[in-house]
Amino acid sequence: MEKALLIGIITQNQPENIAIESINELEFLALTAGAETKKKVLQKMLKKNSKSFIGKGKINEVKDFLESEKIDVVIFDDELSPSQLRNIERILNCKILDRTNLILDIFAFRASTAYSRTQVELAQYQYLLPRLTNLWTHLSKQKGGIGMKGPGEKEIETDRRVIRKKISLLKSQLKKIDIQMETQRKKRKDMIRVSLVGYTNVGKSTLMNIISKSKVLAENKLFATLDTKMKKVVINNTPFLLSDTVGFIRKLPTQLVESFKSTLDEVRESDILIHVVDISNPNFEEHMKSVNKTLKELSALEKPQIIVFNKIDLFSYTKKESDDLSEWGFENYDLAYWEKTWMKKTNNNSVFISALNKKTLNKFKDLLYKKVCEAQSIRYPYKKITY
Ligand SMILES: Nc1nc2c(ncn2[C@@H]2O[C@H](COP(=O)(O)OP(=O)(O)OP(=O)(O)O)[C@@H](O)[C@H]2O)c(=O)[nH]1
Ligand SMILES: [Mg+2]
Repeated sequence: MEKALLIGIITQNQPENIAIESINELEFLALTAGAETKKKVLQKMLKKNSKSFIGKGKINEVKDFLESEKIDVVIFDDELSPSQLRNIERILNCKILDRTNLILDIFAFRASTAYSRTQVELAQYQYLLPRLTNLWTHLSKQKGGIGMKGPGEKEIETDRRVIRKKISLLKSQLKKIDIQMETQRKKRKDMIRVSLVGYTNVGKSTLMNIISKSKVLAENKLFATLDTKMKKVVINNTPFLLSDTVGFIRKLPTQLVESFKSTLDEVRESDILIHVVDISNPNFEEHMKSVNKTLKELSALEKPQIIVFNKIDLFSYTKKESDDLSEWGFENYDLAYWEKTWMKKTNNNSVFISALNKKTLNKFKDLLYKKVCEAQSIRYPYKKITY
C-alpha cells in the first residue's frame, strides 16, 4: 500500500469540525483507492494560498516530514488549480493528488460497464486537459531529465490535440448510448418511477436489495454503485420502478456530474425520490446538504421526497445529566428528538429505519406506497385507484 499524507484547510467557509470530517472522509477515500494515511495536516487560513494552497511555512514543514518519513503521495482535500499543482509538485518533489483526482481514480476502478467506463474516462480527460503541462514535467522528471524546462510548447499542443480529439470521440460515443437509453426510458414512461438517492455508503443498495429482492453489490466502501440498476417492485398490487444509482459526496467533481449526466437522468426523470441518510453518522445533516446541492444542480430538488433515516441500529448519543448546564451538541440528542424534528420539517415524509430490521422496514413500505399512490393520482387524475 502506498503511504499518504493528507492536507486540508480550515477557513470561514469550512469551520474546524467540517474540515476534520472532510479530511477523515478523504482518508476513507484514500483507503478505498489503496493508500494508507500516515499523517493529516490541517491549517487554519483566511483563504487558500493561490500558489501553494496552504501557507509557505506549512508547506516547508510538510517537505521536512516527507524527507524524514517514507511518503509516496501527498493528497489535498480540495481541487488544486493547474498552477498550484505545478508549484506544489516543484516544492515537494513527490506525487501530488487532489480530492477530485482521487474520486476520479476510484470511479475509474469501480466502473464495470462500457457505459460507466466511458463516462469516467471523459471526466478524467476533462480534468487532465488543463493540467497537461504539469504531467509532462512530472514524466520528464521521472525520465531523469535535468532541469524543469519540460517539453517545447509544440509537443504540448500535439498532446492537447490528441486529448481534445479523445474527448470529442468519447462524447459522441456517450451520445449514441444516450439515445438507446432514452428509448428504453420512454418505454417505461407509463410507470411511476422512484429513485434512491443519497450520500455514498448510506445503504441505498442494501435497501434496493431488500425491497426488490435483487442483487446489487452493497459493501462498506465508497462508490460501490456506479451504474443505475432498475427493478420493478409491487407493493399492495401497485407496481412501480425502483432504481438505485451512484452515491453523492461533498465537493463532487463537476466533471463527474457532467459526464454522469445520463446516469443521473434517471433521477432527473423520476416521480419520487427516496433520500437515504445514514443517521449514525454525526455529520448526516451536512451530508444531506451536499446531496440537496447536487439534486439542485440536476433540477430535481422540487420532486416529492421521502427521507429515509437509515442505520438506526448504529445510532448512539451521550445522555446529558440534569445538572450539566453546558451547551447541547449533536451528540446529546436522542433518536426521539431527531424523529420529532424531521417529521415536522418534512411534513411526516420521513421514516427512521434499519435496513437490517424487518419491523422498521414496514413503516418505510407504507410510506412509499402512499407516495406512489399520490404520484399516480396526479398523473392519472381520472383513473379510479382502489386503496
Ligand atoms: N448497521 C447497519 N449497516 C447498514 C445498514 N444499511 C446498510 N448498511 C451497511 O452499510 C454499508 C453500505 O451499504 P450500501 O448499500 O453499499 O450503501 P450505498 O448507499 O449503496 O453506497 P454506494 O453505492 O457506495 O454509494 C454496507 O456495509 C451495508 O451492509 C443498516 O441499517 N445498519
Ligand atoms: Mg450502492
